[in-house]
Amino acid sequence: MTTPPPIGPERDAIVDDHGTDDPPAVPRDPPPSVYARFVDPTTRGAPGAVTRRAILRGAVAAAGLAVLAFAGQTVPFLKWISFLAPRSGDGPQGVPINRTAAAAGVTMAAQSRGYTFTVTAGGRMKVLTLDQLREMPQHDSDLPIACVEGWSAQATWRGVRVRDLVELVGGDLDRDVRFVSLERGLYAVSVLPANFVRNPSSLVALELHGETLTVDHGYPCRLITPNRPGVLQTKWLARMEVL
Ligand SMILES: Nc1nc2c(c(=O)[nH]1)N[C@H]1C(S)=C(S)[C@@H](COP(=O)(O)O)O[C@H]1N2
Ligand SMILES: [Mo]
Repeated sequence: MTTPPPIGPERDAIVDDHGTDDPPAVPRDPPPSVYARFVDPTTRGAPGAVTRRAILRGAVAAAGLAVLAFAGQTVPFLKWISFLAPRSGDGPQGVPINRTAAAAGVTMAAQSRGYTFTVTAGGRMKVLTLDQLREMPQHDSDLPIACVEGWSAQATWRGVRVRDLVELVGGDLDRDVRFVSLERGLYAVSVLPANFVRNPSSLVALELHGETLTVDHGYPCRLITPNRPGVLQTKWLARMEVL
């Protein structure tokens, strides 16, 4: 076993420090309410408690959207809704963009030179610069983004294993981990169950298809894990907290 390198200043207080002087990001374009059941544990039919009824409702809604989306591609009157059409291959780096950095209000914070990524476990904390993240062992994962809005795209990601980051801060691999975006609001957080944390494919990704992530895909880094809806693949990460 290798000992985690002593990188990042250790602090004993947890501070909400995004490492920038930018004004707080204000989401200007919230995702549709179809996401609420995935990200808000108080929502009826949240993940882990997805009811048959919710699945059925989702399927009916998705079918309805699909009809409108495809119609929007051909019927000029419905053109306005064709943003729902399949976008595979359309976005930068060959992967569609669900929500841009500008729409999320994070363009400044994500590109700030003072950016840091914070990892906490109990009272312990490591604050990593982007260079320090790049110096950790890098791994590839071939994993799709599967959006509940009805598209998915296969991609090759490269970055740091989530479990390596947990171990770096002396965290317990039997704990869930919360990921928090630079973005504020409901869609800024996802909790990764411990079994996904241990999965070697789960990454804090820095690259997509061999290139640095574009800001719309989550630069400086984003979560990417197998078998989870796209909405939980949190972009523009500020920190992760071993719970
Ligand atoms: N911080 C943050 N992360 C986010 C989102 C968001 O709105 N804010 N959208 C999610 C959704 S719904 C999807 S499908 C994926 C899409 O990732 P992409 O835009 O890189 O394709 O990002 C997810 N990560
Ligand atoms: Mo999505």
